Amino acid sequence: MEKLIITAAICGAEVTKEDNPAVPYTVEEIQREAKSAYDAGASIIHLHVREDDGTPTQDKGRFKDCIDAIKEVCPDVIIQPSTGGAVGMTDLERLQPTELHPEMATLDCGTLNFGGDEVFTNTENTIKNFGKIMIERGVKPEIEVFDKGMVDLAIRYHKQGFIKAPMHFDFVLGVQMAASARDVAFMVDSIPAGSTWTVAGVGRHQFPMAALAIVMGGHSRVGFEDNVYLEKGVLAKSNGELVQKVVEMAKLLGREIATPAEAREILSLKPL
Ligand code: KMH
Ligand code: ZN
Repeated sequence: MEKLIITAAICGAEVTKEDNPAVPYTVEEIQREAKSAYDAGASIIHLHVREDDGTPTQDKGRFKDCIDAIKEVCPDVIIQPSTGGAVGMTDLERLQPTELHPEMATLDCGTLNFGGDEVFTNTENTIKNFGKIMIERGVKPEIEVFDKGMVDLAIRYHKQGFIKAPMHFDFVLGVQMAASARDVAFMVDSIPAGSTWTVAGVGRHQFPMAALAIVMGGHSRVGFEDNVYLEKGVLAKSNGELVQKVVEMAKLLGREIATPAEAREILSLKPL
């Protein structure tokens, strides 16, 4: 089995310091959390950024400051900015970090309910446009799929030239779709041969989904964006603690952890 790529989603747009005081807002805090995850074994940092007061932003300058700060302390880590941003942002706002030509960025492949009255909108034209721009800017998409219909749409858009193969999927489970072994198996069975996949279990699903990814040959995303607890009732002190737990699980189950260079090879990214 190939080595395990761990992605750390260190910040997100929705989680706050009220949920966990270690959630990073400032450039320095984002740098600290990225380093804790990298030191523990993460090879990809999935990045959202905030203003100092915690307000989510897709500002290109803020992304640049955070990426530069992360690169200072984790020089070879793969940085994957979000183009999802926060609910309600415009497409132009959301696309800003791709102007920095990161190695990867997320491409959300459908619209979904996002709690309460919130709807995370990704129209067909948005998805096609984001896909086209990512190809032009040399950015590999991590295809965020919250249900199986989004996988089918990504395959359709691949055939139409909006997404290049080999495709890399992130199954975000426990939001719209449930998070069980059957759900993961169904998603894995639905993606084209030669694709890679990771799974992000939201909330209490984070570590059970990581366990499944470890044994099924997928990859794992953990971090404060999806879950702030190390175990029931115990807040994680850092993203590094969440990554460390997956590293320990992988060790117990006999799966080695990918370095950033190995992750680049697995994901068909250019070497540094
Ligand atoms: N914050 C969500 C509205 C992504 O990063 O691409 C979107 C999100 C997905 O987090
Ligand atoms: Zn995100």
